[in-house]
Formats: sequence, structure tokens, C-alpha cells
Amino acid sequence: MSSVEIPAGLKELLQGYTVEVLRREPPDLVEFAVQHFTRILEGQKKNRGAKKRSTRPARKGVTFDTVSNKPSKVDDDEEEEDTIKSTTSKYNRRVSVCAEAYNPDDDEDDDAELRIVYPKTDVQRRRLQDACRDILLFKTLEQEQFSEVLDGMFEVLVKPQEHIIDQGADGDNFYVIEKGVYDILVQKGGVSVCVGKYDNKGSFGELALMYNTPRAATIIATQEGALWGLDRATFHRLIVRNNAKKRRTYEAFIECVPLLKSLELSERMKIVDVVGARVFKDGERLITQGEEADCFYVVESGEVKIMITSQAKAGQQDEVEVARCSRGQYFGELALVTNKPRAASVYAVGETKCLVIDIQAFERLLGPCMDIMKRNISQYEEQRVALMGSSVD
Ligand code: 1OR
Ligand code: 1OR
Repeated sequence: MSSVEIPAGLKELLQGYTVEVLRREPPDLVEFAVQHFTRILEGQKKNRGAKKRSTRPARKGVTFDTVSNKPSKVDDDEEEEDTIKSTTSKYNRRVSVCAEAYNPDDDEDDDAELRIVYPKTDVQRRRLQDACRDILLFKTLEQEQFSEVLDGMFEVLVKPQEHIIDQGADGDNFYVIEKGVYDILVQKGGVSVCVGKYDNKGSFGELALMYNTPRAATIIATQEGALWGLDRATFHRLIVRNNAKKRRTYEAFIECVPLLKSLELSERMKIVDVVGARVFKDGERLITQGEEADCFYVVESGEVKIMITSQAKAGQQDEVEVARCSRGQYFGELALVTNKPRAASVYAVGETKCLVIDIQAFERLLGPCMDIMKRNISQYEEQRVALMGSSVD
């Protein structure tokens, strides 16, 4: 049997072309192919020249004029890089793109990269920024990378009952929710079970892109909604690569968080992949008693104080400090475990940095630590009685 060797780069080259065809929907595929590959060739030539002048790796891209749909150059003095400008199309969400093997330390050849910019109106950009403000995956990005993420996002409007993601499918995009409610369904014993929902905030679709795995759940819109998508290649270039840095930064810290000791190293690293780092000013409130919960915290530096409001005599409200947490300790688990509102308010004491995990990742990754958390939770009641007596509500 004769064997055929596939030349290095062929797959990526053809996939790049396919992705652009699906995005741009050109009327003439052959003419578009000529333009597409000519631009790549020119980009490579230019890049080789740039490399001779500088040892800094340069990213390469293709430029589209949004209006004429013709290629045009965008000068970027600083970066010497070209940019794809492209409008969104219905195909953006369904482009099935390559399967990069997951290797966070893999420093791919930047030459093959395309930087995509979806032009946005001021109003769209503001809405996008609002939607992305609390997205944990973006919380460890440098400002420049974050701007590139925003540039690369495209708007997706969805209808009730629309399947945004189907379990088992290939991963195409990562999504940030602007509005809408989305059910999370997982197949259990051949039956689709609703295991949670996203309610007008959050993000999903990162797992298949991070680990090169089939989609782990089905996501269905329950009402009309709006999402912002980020394609696989851009997600890989900006988020997955940043994860490699995140792992190096947090590896030592996460190893010494007592709660996580029982986890395998790989399980701890999966937590690092999805955490966000947030810094709080002295006195800032991180959690408000009585509110709905959507995340869990581990203190990285500084300290927090836990305050309980008791409905004291004559309707007066008294906030009493009941505990403090410092480096390596966690809080915010109680409401997630009991599915109740927050039992206490939490404030930063001095500037405090916390790692934050969203409720879905908490449920997915911290199951093995549940016994420890439940044991500690059972002590809260004893401590409550000891601290505040039985008159507290
Ligand atoms: P994805 O790329 O695999 C489906 O596509 C997305 O659903 C997934 O990324 C997550 O972003 C999101 N288990 C797996 N994926 C989940 C889960 C989840 N929740 C949301 N997603 N679990 C539910 C936890 C509430 C665990 C189920 C056993
Ligand atoms: P949460 O999600 O309810 C507030 O948000 C967090 O404060 C809570 O999770 C715990 O992680 C943390 N009672 C209730 N919550 C406490 C307590 C506590 N301590 C820490 N938290 N008590 C502790 C006493 C040492 C009982 C106080 C009356």
C-alpha cells in the first residue's frame, strides 16, 4: 500500500480559505481563492522582510474593505500588521474549523495567523464592552489582548428554542451573553437533562476550543437573545495562549490552596484555565447578603471580612463581622452548594486579589472537593450559635 505524505501547512491553508469563504460568501470562489492566496503570499513576503529588520515575531493578516468587499491594506505602524475587516454573516457561528491539538505551551508560528476585526458601531461596541465586563476568561488578559478580543467578536441574534451548541459537535465559536436565558442540557443515560442555565450573563463554549474536545453540553436559547461570538482561531490565539501564561503564574499558588489538595494536578490546572483574577479596593463589597450567587472565590492576596446582617430588635440592621479569609482560603461556596441566596456580605480589607470561578465551572470542577466544603458548612451553624446566640434570624 502506498502512503501519501500531507505537506506541512496544507490543512491550515485550506481551512483558512474555507473559513473565509463561509464568512465572506464571495460570488466567485475561484477569483476569491486567487485573491486569498495572493494576499497570504504577499503577507509572507512582507513578513520575511520585516523579520530581517526585526527579531520580534510579527502577526500576519489579510485586509478586507468592508464596503467594497475588496482587499485593502490597513496600516498599523506599531505592529506592522494587517487586519481582516469583515462583516458578520449567518455562517459565522457554524464554521467548523480545524482541530488544533491542545498544547498551551505551543508557541505557534505567528505567520499563519489572521487577525480578524469585525467593524462595530459605537453603540454595538458599548453593548459589547458591557457584556464582556465580567467575563472571567478575559480577566487575566493584557489590555491589548482584550482589545483584540473585542475586535474579533461578532454579534449573533438568536431565536427562542435555537440550539446555539449541540453536545458532541465540533467547537466553532466561544460565546458571551449579552441578553437572553439559555438552558444547559447534558445527555445522561440517553436522556437530555437540564443541568443549569445562563440568565442574561456569562459565557459558554470555551471547553471544546480549549481542549479540542467535542461540545460537552447542549445550549438552547429559551427566548430571543443576543450573543457575541469569537471564532475558534482567535480564541486559540488570544485565550488559549494566555492560559499557558496563567498556568505558570498560578501553578504554585493553586498547589497550596488546602481545599484543592485532593485534586489531581491536571484537575487543578483546569481550574486555573477558567479562573479570572479580580482586584478589590479596601472596603469594596464583593458579595452582598441576600443576593443570588453566581461565583466562588479564593483569596490570592490581602484579606476579606465576612459580615452578617441580623434583623435585630426594632427592625434595626446590624452588620457583625463573623470571620476573615486570607491567602489560600475560599468563600462564596455556601450559596452555590445550598442553592440559596448569599448568607453573608463580604468586604475587602485593604487591596485584595481573588481568583473567581463561575457557578458552572464550580459545579463541573469542584465536585471532588464537595465533602470538605460540606463539612466546613456544617460548622457555620455551630459557629453562628456560638457567635451570635440563637436570636439571630
Ligand atoms: P463546550 O465548548 O464544551 C458546551 O460547549 C458548553 O457548555 C461548554 O463548553 C461549557 O462552556 C458549557 N459541563 C460541561 N459544559 C458545561 C457545563 C457542564 N455547564 C455549562 N457548560 N456542567 C454543568 C454545570 C452547571 C456539568 C454537567 C455534568
Ligand atoms: P455564601 O455564598 O453564602 C457569603 O456568601 C459567604 O461567607 C458564604 O458563602 C461563606 O463562604 C462565607 N456563615 C455564613 N457564611 C459564612 C460564614 C458563616 N463564614 C464564612 N462565610 N458563619 C461563620 C462563622 C465563622 C456563621 C456566622 C453566623
